Amino acid sequence: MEKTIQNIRFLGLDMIDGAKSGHPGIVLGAAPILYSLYQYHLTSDPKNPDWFNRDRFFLSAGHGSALLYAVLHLAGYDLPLDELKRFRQLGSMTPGHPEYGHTPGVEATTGPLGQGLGMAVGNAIAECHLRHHFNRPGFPVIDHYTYVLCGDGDLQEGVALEALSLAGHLGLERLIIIHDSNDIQLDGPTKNAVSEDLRMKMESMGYYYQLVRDANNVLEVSIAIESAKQVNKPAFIEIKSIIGQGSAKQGTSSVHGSPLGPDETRRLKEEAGFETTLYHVDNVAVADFEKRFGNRGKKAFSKWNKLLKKYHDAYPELHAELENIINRNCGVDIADLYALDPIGHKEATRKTVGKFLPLLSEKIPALMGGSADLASSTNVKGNDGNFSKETPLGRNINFGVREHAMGAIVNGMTLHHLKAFGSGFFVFSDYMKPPIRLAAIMK
Ligand SMILES: Cc1ncc(C[n+]2csc(CCOP(=O)(O)OP(=O)(O)O)c2C)c(N)n1
Ligand SMILES: [Mg+2]
Repeated sequence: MEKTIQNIRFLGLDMIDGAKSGHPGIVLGAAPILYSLYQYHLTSDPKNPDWFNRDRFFLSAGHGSALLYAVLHLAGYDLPLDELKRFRQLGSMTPGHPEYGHTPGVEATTGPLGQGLGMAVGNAIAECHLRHHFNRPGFPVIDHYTYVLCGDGDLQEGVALEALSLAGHLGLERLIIIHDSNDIQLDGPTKNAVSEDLRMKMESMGYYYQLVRDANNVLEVSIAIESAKQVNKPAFIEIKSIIGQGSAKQGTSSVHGSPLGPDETRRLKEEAGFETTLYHVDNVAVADFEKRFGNRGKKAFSKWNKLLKKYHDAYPELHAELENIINRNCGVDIADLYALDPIGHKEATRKTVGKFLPLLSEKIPALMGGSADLASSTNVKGNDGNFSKETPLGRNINFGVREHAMGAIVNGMTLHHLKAFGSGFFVFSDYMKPPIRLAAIMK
């Protein structure tokens, strides 16, 4: 285990030194957290990264890309070592911040802080709705978890507060937020900018809050994740870590975003008794990941496929519906709908939308969304009543006046193959610009 964590850290440092840019602080501080998550909990098959019922992991602290790429490589994803050597180079599979559709195992494009949290909430909403819609006794075809790693900066963003507040209100279970709490951000200690009581804040929003005092205690991190999985509300795990742990500038903002340089990296490797060759991948680390993460994912994937075959026989119609969602096939030819209402009339568009949306919703089970407290004006409402903890089959989301999170949540639902929508007045779309930009660049 120790060797594997070292390997994650040193691959990350080598990548950052090679690119002469990147963020070593989170690599050194949070490596054991990701180790614990991937090895003991995250269930996903690296050989089938698009498996629909995989657990999702969102790296909201997108500046930790080198950490994620190192883990993905060691965990057996199709991310060759040569691509790690091309970190931050044009055209490589390892851009400076993770990009969806570009690197296997990357679930969303992140980097603008806070967006990953919002998308994870959308993802968990989609999972919850689909779980209740599709599962039948003995057929848990949808039952995965949504994990997020966020930093101090993520939590300072307005979009995070909006999204976390809504997720708490909805009582979303199977959403597990892991906070790399190192009390340091880019410009200095977090205490220069924030002084709220995080436990009280999270608990008041409806979260199951836990504190882990040392990120290096992999077992304790794992136990916290395990108990987070058991509760029927969203979970928040604050994990104390030391930014840039082991480096000369550990515990300071200087190590947040400046490469250590080859000399210091070499020194750290020597101190740890680790092979000093650049980009060294230890067989022990590969075997370690294979034994736990790899095997667990492979077995779960094959078990799920068998389950799906039986589901096909027991519930052919639901199965066909699920297949449509998996294949992002909306199951409707939009051209057929034109016949219902010829183009060219003078009706206000919101009136037309209000007429069409229910019709479309009947035909497209994946259509789900709502408004930022403006449904009464825009006529944009999801079918089947409100989505809530008690009524998870409802397809109308009351986003509240939270436009920014609405954009991020719609992105997260879309990443889970729903045809998600949100509405408000056009002028307020300014509040949604960052998620709209991300939606545009996610392939
Ligand atoms: C919206 C947004 N604003 C600013 C940044 C630039 N930025 C990247 S990381 C960071 C500091 C984040 O601090 P923290 O989350 O605590 O990360 P750590 O320093 O602990 O790695 C900042 C300001 C960003 N990526 N996104
Ligand atoms: Mg921090």
